[in-house]
Amino acid sequence: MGCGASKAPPSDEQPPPMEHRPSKEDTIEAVAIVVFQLIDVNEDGTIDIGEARKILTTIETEENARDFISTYDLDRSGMITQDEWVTYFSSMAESIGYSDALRLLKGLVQDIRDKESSCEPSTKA
Ligand SMILES: [Ca+2]
Repeated sequence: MGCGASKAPPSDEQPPPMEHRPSKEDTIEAVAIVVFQLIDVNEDGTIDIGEARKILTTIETEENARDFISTYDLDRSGMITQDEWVTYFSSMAESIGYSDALRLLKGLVQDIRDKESSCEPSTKA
């Protein structure tokens, strides 16, 4: 129960079958969307405080989560929309450069908890 919509974990040995993995050729927008969808576990198009706390290992407290949300929450709605997320990273890419923005996104991927492993039987050898 609750595992039906599980996504492939961001693991190197098991590339996600459905999702496009970030690569050099991708636009920052495309990579940002992939990462957004990894964090938006209930797929309602927004990242909220609960999801940030649940998904990102670096976020341990409610306060951390609020800080995280407010970084990207351009309209102060209390949650991050995909639009805000993409806008943030594309302006980030313009100001600090594509590879630094990409590194930020990849850092987030590293921080995403491997939740699915507790949901599915391990298929790792
Ligand atoms: Ca959500």
